[in-house]
Amino acid sequence: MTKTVFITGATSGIGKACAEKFAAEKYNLIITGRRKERLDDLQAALTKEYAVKVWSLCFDVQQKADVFAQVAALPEDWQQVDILINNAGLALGREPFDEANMDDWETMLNTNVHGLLYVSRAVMPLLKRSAAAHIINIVSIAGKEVYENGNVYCATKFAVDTLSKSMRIDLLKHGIKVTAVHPGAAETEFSVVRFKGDEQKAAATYQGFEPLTGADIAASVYYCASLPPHICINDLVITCLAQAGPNHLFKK
Ligand code: NDP
Ligand code: 8X3
Repeated sequence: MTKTVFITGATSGIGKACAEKFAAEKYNLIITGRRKERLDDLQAALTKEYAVKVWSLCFDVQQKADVFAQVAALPEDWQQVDILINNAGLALGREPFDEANMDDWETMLNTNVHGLLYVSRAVMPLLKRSAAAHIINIVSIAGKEVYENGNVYCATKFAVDTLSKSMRIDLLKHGIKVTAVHPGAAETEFSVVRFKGDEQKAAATYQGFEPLTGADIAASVYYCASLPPHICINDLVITCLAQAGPNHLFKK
């Protein structure tokens, strides 16, 4: 039977690349994000190119009631999910702790932590219908090591690293795999969002080295998802050749 993957934050970057990879591997997809037009375009493109079924849900992961309502309202034949990729997330700002914008802190905590919790709980009954369910959390090297001015973004990713471990323990009895994927610098819209539309600052982040791409991460996510049923990759840290952690980046 064709498997279904549910991907949050599929309108851009790593999530979009995962949607493309899993569609190419003939999965049916539930894609989500806030930008409806992008969801519609991606749904049309993937359906046409790969002849898979694609359903889209437009919601903000921070909105608990909406997340639960939209997942509960999925049509009957979309009510089994085999893989959940918790990818939606963001960094906002890169200022020291004593200068950072506190609204940005709240948005990061509400999106990266609360949003991931809401989606995971809302999708849980659908995952339990699968004989081989798998949750893949897109975390970060920022969840392994703190860097200067990374304060609350790092804290959200440390939280998701910890949650990945506790989900794996608590879901053992249900046979649900949990994998945490920790990318290093990947050139997506991440830095444009972090620097609030400042394209020059965002581009400078990736100058002097060859960063990862969304497709690089998607290939690794698919690798984790395609292993035999008795194997679970717990933790996968991926950087480009020029990086050995958030504090060690060799730029030419
Ligand atoms: P992008 O900015 O390219 O994509 C982020 C995605 O998250 C978009 O699809 C966006 O969709 C979605 N999203 C953001 N906020 C919300 C929200 N409140 N509700 C629903 N969807 C939301 O960045 P990346 O692809 O790089 O980031 C994906 C994940 O990877 C994030 O969790 C990020 O922290 C993590 N990561 C990124 C790294 C990098 O260097 N790029 C490295 C390590 C981890 P929309 O705006 O349509 O809602
Ligand atoms: C994104 C990578 O190093 O900018 O999580 O925090 S980093």
